[in-house]
Amino acid sequence: SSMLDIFRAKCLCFLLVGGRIKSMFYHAYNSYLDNAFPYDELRPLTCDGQDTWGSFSLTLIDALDTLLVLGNQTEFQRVASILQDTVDFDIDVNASVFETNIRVVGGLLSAHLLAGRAGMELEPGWPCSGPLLRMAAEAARRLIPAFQTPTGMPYGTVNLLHGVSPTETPVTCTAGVGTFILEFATLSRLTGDPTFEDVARRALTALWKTRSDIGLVGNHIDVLSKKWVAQDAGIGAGVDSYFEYLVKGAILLQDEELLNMFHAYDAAIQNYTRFDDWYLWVQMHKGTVSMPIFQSLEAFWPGLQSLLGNLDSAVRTFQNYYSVWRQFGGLPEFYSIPQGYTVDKREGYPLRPELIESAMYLFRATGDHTYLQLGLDALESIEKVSRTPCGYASVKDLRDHQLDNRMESFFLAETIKYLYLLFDPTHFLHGGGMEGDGSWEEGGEGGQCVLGAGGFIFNTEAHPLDPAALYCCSRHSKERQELRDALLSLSHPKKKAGSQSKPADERAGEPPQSQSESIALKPGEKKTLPTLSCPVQPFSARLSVLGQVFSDNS
Ligand code: DMJ
Repeated sequence: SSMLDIFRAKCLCFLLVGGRIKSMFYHAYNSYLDNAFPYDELRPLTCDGQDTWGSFSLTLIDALDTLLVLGNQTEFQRVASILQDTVDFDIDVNASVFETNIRVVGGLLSAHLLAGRAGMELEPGWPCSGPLLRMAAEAARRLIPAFQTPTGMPYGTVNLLHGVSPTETPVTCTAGVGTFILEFATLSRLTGDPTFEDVARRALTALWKTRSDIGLVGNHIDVLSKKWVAQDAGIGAGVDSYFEYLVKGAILLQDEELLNMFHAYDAAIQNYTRFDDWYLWVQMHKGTVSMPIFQSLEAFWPGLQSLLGNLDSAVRTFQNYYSVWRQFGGLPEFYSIPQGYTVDKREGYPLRPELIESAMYLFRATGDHTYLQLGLDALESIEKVSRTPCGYASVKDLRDHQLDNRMESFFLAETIKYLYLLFDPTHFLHGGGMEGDGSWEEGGEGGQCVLGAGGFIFNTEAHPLDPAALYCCSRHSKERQELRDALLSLSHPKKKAGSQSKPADERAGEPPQSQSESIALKPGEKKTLPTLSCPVQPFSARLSVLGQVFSDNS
C-alpha cells in the first residue's frame, strides 16, 4: 500500500503542487539574477544585492543544481558556463571555511556530477575530470591553509588569497571542524589527489579524541589547544552537520569507522539530551541540562535518524517539531520547551530547510501523508509571509511577521529543492531508478562509469553526491597508480617500490588483486576502452605506453 500511496501522491499532489514550487523558485531566482547578480545574495526588500559569505555569486552557485532538479537543462547549461567564465577564487576575501565548503565546493561538485544528465558537453575523462570539478578543487585548495594547525582541526575563517590571518581566532565551532568529509573525499576520489580527504579525516580524528568522558562534544573548540571553549552539547547550532557527516560519510564512503563514531555519540545523545523525544542542550562533561530549548537547525535530526532506520524515534521527534511549526507558521530559531514559546531575539525564521528535509526522508520511508501536509503548510506560509515583489524575505519575527532584508542562498539550494523532492517521490535523485532513469552511463567509447546507480547522498546544503562516481573514479585512479608503479619498476628495476609494484613473480601465491585484474583484459574479452584518464588498458596497450615513455626519456 505504501507503493500505492507514493503513486497517488505523485499523481495528485505533484501535479498540483510541483508547478507552485517551480513558480516560487523562479520568482526568487529571476529576482536574484535581475537585481542582485553578481553579488552573493539578493536583498528582497530593497531589490538589490550584497556580498555575504564571500564574493562569488553564491546564490547562483548554490542554486545551480536545483535548476536541474526542476528539469531546466538549458538554464543549468547557461549558468554553468557563466560561472566558469566569471567566478574567481583568487580574491582577497575572508571566507568561512565551513560555508565555502558546503555551499561553493558542494554546489560545484554536484553540478559537475550532474553535468552529463544536464546535457552538457563532457570532456574526455568525465566524471573524473571536468571544468566544474576543477573549480570545486580550486575553491577547496583555498581552504586548505586553514587545516594547517598543530591539531589538524581547521580555523573557521581563511583569506582566500593570503591564507589564515595571523590575528585569526583559533576558536571554531564543532560543525566547522567536522563538516568536510563528504566534499573533500569526493574531491579526492574524483581527482586522485588524496590531500583533501586526508585533511578532512585528520580533523575528524582529532575531534573524536576530544569527546568528554561521557561521550559528548561541546559547541566551540580552540583548534590550537584542543580546549572546549563552549561546553554545551546538543544536536543543533554549531554541531549539527558534524553528526550528519559521520552518518552520510559512512554511507558515501562505506566507512564503518565513521558509523561507529556516530553510534557512540548517538548513545550519549540519547542518554543525556533526549527528553520526551525532544533534544535538549547539556553540559558536555556532566550531562546536566544547560538549555531546555529546541533550535530550528535541529530539525534535520529525524531525517538523519530515518537514514539509519530509526523510524519510530524519528516520527515522534518530527511530530514535536511539526507542532512548533503549526504554532508559528514556521520554526523559530529557538523555542523554549518548558514555556512552549519563542526565545528573546531568536524569534526569526530565515527560510530554513531542515523540517522539510526531514519530511522528505520520512515520506519516502513511511508514505504517511502527514509529511505532505507539512510541505503544503510550508508552501502556504512562505508564500503568505515571506513573498515580496522581488523575492522571499527571511522572517525576522514569527510573532508579528516582520521581515529581514535577506534571502539566504540555502532557500534556493535546499528549502525549495527538498520541497520539490518531497512531492516528487520518484525523482531520479531519490535513487532506485523507478522510472528507468535512475542510472545514467557516459556515452561513447569511454562509457565506463555507471552513475546514479546507488542513489545520491545530499551534502548539508542539499547538494547531491553520487557514490557510484566516487567508486568509479577512485578505481581508475588506483589503476593509474598501478601503471605508474609498473613504469617506475621497469625504469628503475632495482629500486625498492611499494607492495603494489612488486614484480609479478613475487605476487604469485598472493590473492588476486581485483584492481589489477581489471587492468589486464583476457584475450577476446570485449570491453570498450576508456579515455586516457580512465586507463583500463589491455597489456599490449600498456606496453606501447611504456614504449612512448622510454623513447621520451631517452
Ligand atoms: C545551511 O547552510 C545548511 O543546511 C547548514 O547545515 C545549516 N544552515 C543552513 C540551513 O539552515
